[in-house]
Amino acid sequence: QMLSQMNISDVVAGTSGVGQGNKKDMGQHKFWSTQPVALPEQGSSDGPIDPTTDVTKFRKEPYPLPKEYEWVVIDLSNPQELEDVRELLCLNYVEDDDATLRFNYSAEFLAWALCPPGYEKTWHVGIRVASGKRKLVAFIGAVPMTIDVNQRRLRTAEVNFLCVHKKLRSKRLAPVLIKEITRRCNVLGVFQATYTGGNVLPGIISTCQYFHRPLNVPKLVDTGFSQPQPGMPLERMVKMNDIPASTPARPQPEGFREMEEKDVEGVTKLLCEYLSRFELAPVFTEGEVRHTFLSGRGEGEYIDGKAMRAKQVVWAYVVEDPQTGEITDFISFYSLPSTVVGNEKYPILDAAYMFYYATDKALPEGWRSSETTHHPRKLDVTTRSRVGERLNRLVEGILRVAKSTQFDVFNTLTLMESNHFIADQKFKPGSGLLNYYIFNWKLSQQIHGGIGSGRD
Ligand code: MYA
Repeated sequence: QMLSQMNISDVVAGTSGVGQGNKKDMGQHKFWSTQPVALPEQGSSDGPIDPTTDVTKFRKEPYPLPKEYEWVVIDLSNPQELEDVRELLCLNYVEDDDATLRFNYSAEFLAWALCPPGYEKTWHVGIRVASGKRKLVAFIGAVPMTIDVNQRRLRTAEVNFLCVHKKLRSKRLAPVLIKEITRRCNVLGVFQATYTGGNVLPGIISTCQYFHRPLNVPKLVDTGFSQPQPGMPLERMVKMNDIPASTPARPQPEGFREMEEKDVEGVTKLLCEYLSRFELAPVFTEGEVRHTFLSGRGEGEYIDGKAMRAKQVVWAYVVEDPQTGEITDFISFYSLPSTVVGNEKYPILDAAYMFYYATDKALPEGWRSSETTHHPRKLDVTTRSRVGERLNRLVEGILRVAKSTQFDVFNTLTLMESNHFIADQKFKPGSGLLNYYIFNWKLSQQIHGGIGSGRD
């Protein structure tokens, strides 16, 4: 969600001077102070802020727009409309603080992210200029997502890709887009939403920090993504950031291989079970696992990694137990390049983002069968260290994949027990934070980490 830069000399979490940006009081938020969002409130119980569920109570007509603009539903199966969204985002979407990096989503990425099983076409909302070439000047998208939060299951809309053309900023178009997507969710009986963002808005339920694992040090330095430590020669930095080969002392997990269609059932079971130990996590169906981890994959052979990678969105690997054939581990990442604004030598930074992972290899015998899922559980110290060891081997494996497919950097967040591997795998703290929000849901306590966050 958020771009973040790192300083290679910072090796300890929390030393990079991360801040929360300009924090305003709720009263100063002309729009957000009218919306059902609230800080977690100790002692209260979890539940909706606005309990209305009678769909006839919600407005049936779209909100009015200034007369030069009109609402459109974007048909993402139409290549030209998909391209309009891609171009709007490529030129106007999220930038880092000094506007040198800007997310550069591929058309394949957008179609993959916005069209999961059961998606609602009417939740792909655009604003076009009403005349002439009918240029697309704003967008907001949402997809259905079921989440478990503090043992409550919610059908939500996951809202993303809110974007207003640079020339139309500060004209209060964003609140209209948000109200319109809310209306379109409400009329279909969806009353809660999840979203994330780098900026601080009312109702944060959790904040995670970005960490970065350098893969292509010279390029990261050249593009200004990494600041080298004064006096440290480049070759030394390159050496320090080598990805260790699989050795007898650090073996790749036996049976580590790319995920295939036949693994869908095993991965769904493993992932749901793993995620159930966290306070906030999505719930995946087999159809969603198939879409999320297999459909964003490029076709054909790897020629030199690079050629293929241009079109591939997601990489997913499993560990199959050679004895039982069971899927015991899973790890994935997605590709999200950024434009390096004004850099002719390196116009694109190829970033891999850690996605979902899961392991049960480290769990004691009987743990899986004896407990019901969707009930957060605390792991004992010995199990935790076994989980940590296992996650480290998995992350090493996936870093080798990302390096061999020529990504420049591998990003991760402080969630899903990533504390086990962040330091060991040489991730460095970035300047970016990612805030998590749930719309129209009051929590009795702060969530520790974001989606799929650690309880312990
Ligand atoms: S996060 C990514 C957001 N996109 C970008 O950062 C791209 C670059 N920036 C832009 O395109 C514009 O600056 C945007 C604002 C569009 C962000 N989320 O129109 P304005 C509030 C929510 O004059 P502009 C993502 O996609 C701001 O505090 N609100 O401003 C998740 C102020 O309100 P208040 C935001 O700069 C999106 C008002 O907008 C954000 O021209 C989740 C100013 O409006 C933001 N990121 O446009 C959306 N930024 O006065 C919420 C600013 O009160 C979904 N604002 O402070 C909620 C759930 C809806 C569904 C519910 C279903 C039940």
